[in-house]
Amino acid sequence: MAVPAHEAADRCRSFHDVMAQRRTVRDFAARPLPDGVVEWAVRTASTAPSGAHVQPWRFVVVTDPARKRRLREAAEAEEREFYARRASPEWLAALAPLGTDWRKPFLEDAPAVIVVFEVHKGPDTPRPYYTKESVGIAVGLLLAALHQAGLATLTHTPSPMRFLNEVCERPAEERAAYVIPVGYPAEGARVPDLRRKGLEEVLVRM
Ligand code: IYR
Repeated sequence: MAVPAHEAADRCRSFHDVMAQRRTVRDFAARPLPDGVVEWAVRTASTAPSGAHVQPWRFVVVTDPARKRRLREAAEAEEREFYARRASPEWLAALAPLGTDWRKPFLEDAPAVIVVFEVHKGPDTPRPYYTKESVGIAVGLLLAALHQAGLATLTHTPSPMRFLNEVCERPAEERAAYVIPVGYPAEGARVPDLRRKGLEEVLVRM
């Protein structure tokens, strides 16, 4: 892709200005997704670089209401344990400003929930390399693609995630890594008052 050098910084800045508007949303409207958006976003995610080009990812798009309900119920069972017992006091204190708890209505409210699996070595799948890095980059592209289409996302990580194999009917070599509700924000949806680190806090020049 040829970009004249004198336009490069402006292009980067324009992309930054779009991405800087992205916020994690936890309250979704029932409004359906425009046709084709999820498919194009998954194609974009699947352009990510991966170790040895194994492309060790699978994207399960759940829209069926009954399956979303099963997903919610199973996730909430794990999350109840997390908030009541598994999380350390330090972890709970770090989450307090976000206002999260065991309740996960967004898993039913969002019109689509994308469950992202890492694909490990199995009977029909090769050994992947740098699996977490590869899948993480793909998810970053997925979030960016959906955001620039005007859709909101939530990067949700129930723990542990084994229940997702059953809910999504995936084989044992696939391991869920992210649960991403996608949709339009509910009217009046609020987001925490967060600030992002400035360039000088994240960039080291030498
Ligand atoms: N998985 C839990 C807890 C949680 C953990 C982190 I780190 C967050 O940034 C947000 C939530 C939940 O989804 O509530």
